[in-house]
Amino acid sequence: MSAPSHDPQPASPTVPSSVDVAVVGAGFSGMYLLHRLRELNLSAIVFEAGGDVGGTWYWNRYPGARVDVESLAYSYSFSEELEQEYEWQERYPTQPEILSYARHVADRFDLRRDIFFETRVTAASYDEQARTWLVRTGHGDEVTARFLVMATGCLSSSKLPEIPGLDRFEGPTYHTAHWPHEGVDFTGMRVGLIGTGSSGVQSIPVIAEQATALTVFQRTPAYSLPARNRTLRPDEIADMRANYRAFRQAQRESGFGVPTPIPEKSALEVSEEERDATFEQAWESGSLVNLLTAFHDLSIDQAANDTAKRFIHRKIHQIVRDPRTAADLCPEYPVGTKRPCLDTDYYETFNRPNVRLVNLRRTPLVEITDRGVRTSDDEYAFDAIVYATGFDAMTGALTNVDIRGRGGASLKEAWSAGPRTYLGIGSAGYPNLFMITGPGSPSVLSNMVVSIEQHVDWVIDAIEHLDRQGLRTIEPTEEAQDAWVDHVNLIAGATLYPKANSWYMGANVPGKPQVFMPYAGGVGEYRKTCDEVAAQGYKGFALST
Ligand code: NA7
Repeated sequence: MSAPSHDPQPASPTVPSSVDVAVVGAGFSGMYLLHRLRELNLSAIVFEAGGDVGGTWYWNRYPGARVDVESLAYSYSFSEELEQEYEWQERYPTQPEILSYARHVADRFDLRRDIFFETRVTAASYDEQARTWLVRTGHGDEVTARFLVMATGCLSSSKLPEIPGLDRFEGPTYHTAHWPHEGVDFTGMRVGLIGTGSSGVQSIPVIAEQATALTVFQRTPAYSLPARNRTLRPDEIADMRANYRAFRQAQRESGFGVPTPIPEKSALEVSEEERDATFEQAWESGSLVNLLTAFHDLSIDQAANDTAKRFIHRKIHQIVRDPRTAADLCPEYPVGTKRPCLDTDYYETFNRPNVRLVNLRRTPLVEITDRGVRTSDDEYAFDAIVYATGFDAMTGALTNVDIRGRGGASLKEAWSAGPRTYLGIGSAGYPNLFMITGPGSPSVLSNMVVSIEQHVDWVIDAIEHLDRQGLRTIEPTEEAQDAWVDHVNLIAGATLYPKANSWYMGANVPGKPQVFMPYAGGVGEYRKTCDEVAAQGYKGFALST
């Protein structure tokens, strides 16, 4: 595996021995949090494993990497000046464009001076006497903090396939989430790529254009929609700039953090012509949310969902010329129950003479060899291997840190049967520990920037409340947490989500408990609940002096 390279950074100042708030992660969450904490005049530092700000967009530099929420919506709302001055170029910006936005924000709000880069937090333990967290880094730094905020992201702990021989391959290997900063030129190479989630779907068409031959190893096909990406027109940027406030409000009240009309019709009550025309509109629009909300029952009714499935299957068969490859690319699980993808020429790429698909359902992966990849019926020789095999999602980045709460209880052990949180913000037994977009909140089922801002604002309000009231600690009660976990499960159980083996369920990591982790009740409803909790004096949290 190629080592991640880092951007040069000025020498870090010394880590202070004590601060009000220690933040882990300088992605979109950690950056905004730092900005807000400074406004409260609290001392705060951020630890970041990467060499610069940006989180996901710092690490995931694979070819074709883009966000699948539109740029004007996937941006901070906290500063009108920032909204008005930043020039987005594309409808769905590339990783470099988003990273440059994150860097711009860091510069504009002078954030870097309190961020310790290339510094991984390894452990954090709660001192019940002092009521502070002791945070340790891989460099041996120690800092005590009243509050610890895990702004570690939902998709930041990458994973490799669980097969033998990973270090035997003699050529270069790359994980999409640790892509070399200088890029990779696959010209003249035979490339094997494992994994067909968003990272695979986005990188496959780009790698196919360079490589002599590309072999794609697919365990589960993705549902993917053409992104219809394009350069933004000056008039739409001007329109958005004139209407940002109303748009932001609509985002906050929406289901996915992206405003869309609320569907009124069932997929089963309309004629086949009307249904197809509605799906066709969503397909043409290049918006995942338009597809997922085309009818009100797609996420809850199998028969309704089947109509979307059949529509997409038909599209795949229309695009992909080889019928067997087309059939292999057609998913069977309900649409939307694994993260759907947005692509540019994904299905078309399988018509190229230098691209072939290996269906691992028929011939499973056996091992990586010194020459390439062995499946149950063949060995494939490569010059390079790309792992687009995803993440230990939602909990991995939290449980990788040795977090110890009351009585030295390990968070990893406390969550051994699945994550237990109240609102996805805190966990009983871990006072003054906040998670940004933690499990049990809408997080990955939403436009992340909207959910990040909501959580950061809520956490800031909570800290301000404690300080105003002369209180020292806040911690979810076991009862409130149990009720929230039940509620999250109840909502998930009323949907089709649990029907797929997805990373939402922890199903991609062998041995991980299978629990639906994000909150499926929608961004707007969830926000109301969080606001009510705060308005009722942080109901469900124990506050103490
Ligand atoms: P994903 O969506 O988790 O995709 C990972 C892919 O790798 C997926 O197709 C997996 O198949 C496949 N995979 C993982 N482990 C293996 C093994 N052991 N053998 C074969 N195939 C394997 O990660 P991405 O990076 O693409 O996208 C993450 C998110 O980023 C995405 O959802 C968007 O929110 C943005 P599986 O489906 O588990 O059968």
